[in-house]
Amino acid sequence: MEPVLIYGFPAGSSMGLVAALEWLGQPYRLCRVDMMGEMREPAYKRINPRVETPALITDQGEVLTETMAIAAWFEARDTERRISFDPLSREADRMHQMMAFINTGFTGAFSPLWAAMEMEPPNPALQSALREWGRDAVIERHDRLEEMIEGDSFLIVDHPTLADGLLIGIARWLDFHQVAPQAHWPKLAALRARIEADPAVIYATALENGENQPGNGACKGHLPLAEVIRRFGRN
Ligand SMILES: N[C@@H](CCC(=O)N[C@@H](CS)C(=O)NCC(=O)O)C(=O)O
Repeated sequence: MEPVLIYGFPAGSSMGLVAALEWLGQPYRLCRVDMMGEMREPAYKRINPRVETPALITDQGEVLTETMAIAAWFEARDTERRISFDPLSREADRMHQMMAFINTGFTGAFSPLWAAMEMEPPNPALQSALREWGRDAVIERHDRLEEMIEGDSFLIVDHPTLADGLLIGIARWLDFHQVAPQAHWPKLAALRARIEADPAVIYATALENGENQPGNGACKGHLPLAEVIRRFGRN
C-alpha cells in the first residue's frame, strides 16, 4: 500500500511534509484533519495519543508520529536523492542541523502564542504575558535563523529539500500571529518567497485550505480520517 500522511489544518506544520512528498515523487495518499475539531475527539488518540499532527501510516500499515521521524522515513526511501543527500555527505549534516533547529527552537518559540490563542477558559493576564514572551522568543529565533541562511537559493542547495519543507510549514506562523513584518529578516523573506512559489507548496497550501488541486500525480487520493482510524489505529 501507499503511505498515508495525516496532515492538519488550519496552518499545520505538516503542510511542508505534503510538499516534500510531492518533491519525493513516489505514490502516496493523504488524510486531512481538522485540528480544532476531529483531532480533539477521543478516537484520534488511536493514531496519536499526544493529539498532534502530522502522523504517517507507513507502507506496512504502521503508525509513525513526530515530524523528524516522518522526515527520516522519507529520507530513507529517497533513493534518487531528490529531497535529501548521501547520509555521509556534508550536505546531509547541514540539512539535519537545519531541520533540528526548525523543529525545536524555531517551532517551540511559537508555543506561548498558540497557548495564549487557544486558552480556555480565557485568562487575560496570563494570555498577555504569554503573548509578550512568545513574541520575544519568535523574534530572537528569527534573528538566529537569518544568520544561518547562506546563499541566495534554498536552505541547503539550489533546489528544495526536507529542510525547506519543514521551514515553510512553520514560517508562516509569523504572519498568522502578526509578530512582525517579514521584511525584518530579508534573507528569510526572500527564501520564503522562493519556497512559497514552488508548485508543490502551492498545491499543499491549497489542499490545506480545502481546495481540490491536482498535484504532480504522485498523490493517489485522500482517505477519510474515520477510515484511517478504523484500519490503522491502535486499539
Ligand atoms: N513534536 C511534534 C509536534 C507536532 C505539533 O506540534 N503539531 C501541531 C500542529 S502543527 C499540533 O498538532 N498541535 C495540537 C493542537 O493544535 O492542539 C512533531 O514534531 O511532529
